[in-house]
Amino acid sequence: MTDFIMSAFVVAAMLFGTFSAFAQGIGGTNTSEGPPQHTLAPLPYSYDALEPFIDAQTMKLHHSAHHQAYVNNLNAALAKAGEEFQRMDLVTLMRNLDKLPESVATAIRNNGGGHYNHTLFWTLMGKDTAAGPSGKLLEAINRDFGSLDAFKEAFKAAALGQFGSGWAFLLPDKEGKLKIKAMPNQDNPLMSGCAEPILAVDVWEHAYYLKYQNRRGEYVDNFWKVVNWKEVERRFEAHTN
Ligand code: MN3
Repeated sequence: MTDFIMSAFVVAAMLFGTFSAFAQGIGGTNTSEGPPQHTLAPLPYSYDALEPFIDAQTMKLHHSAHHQAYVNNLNAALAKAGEEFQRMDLVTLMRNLDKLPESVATAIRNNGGGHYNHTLFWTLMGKDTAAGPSGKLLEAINRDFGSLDAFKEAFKAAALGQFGSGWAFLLPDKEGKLKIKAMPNQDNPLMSGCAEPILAVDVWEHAYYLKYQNRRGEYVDNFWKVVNWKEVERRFEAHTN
């Protein structure tokens, strides 16, 4: 009797296994045909590329732990928001936060903002970069701030003036004039209907605390040594074309 029951279990388990495999075969298409997921791109350089100005340990944690968490939390919140929002590219999503269901709006603002801001931030830095801006961008900086040094001072003041966690951004306004904007948390200019930023600095403590502790100003001074001005210029020229 016991053997019979055991055999029945074995057969039932085999049948269930076959059924499961079959069901997975059909259901498996969900993965490829389902709504797209946001993913974390690799850094465009090694974790130690920005040494000694931004240390490898900070870069590794910042990218592989902090940024990855924003991506994971964004996907989880979007799954609850619905397919309409899951199918939006990140820029469109940032511009449509007011349409989100209230239950997930804050999570998507914070984590979507975190994903956008960090994705941008990584491209704005690099190794062996130009010492400063040139061409049309330099002309615009001189026109709107008086000089490159005056711009750097104003940008640093905005970064230092952001109380607590946040970002300082440089972006063109509706007339094409360059403006500096400091924003809290993971907010960005897209959320208030402004243009995409062309330069950004992360002033959350996780961006600098291991090396600089409370010395945010020294971190911002050294940020200039790793700015990828060619990318800033490319972004600026994309606005003017
Ligand atoms: Mn950060």
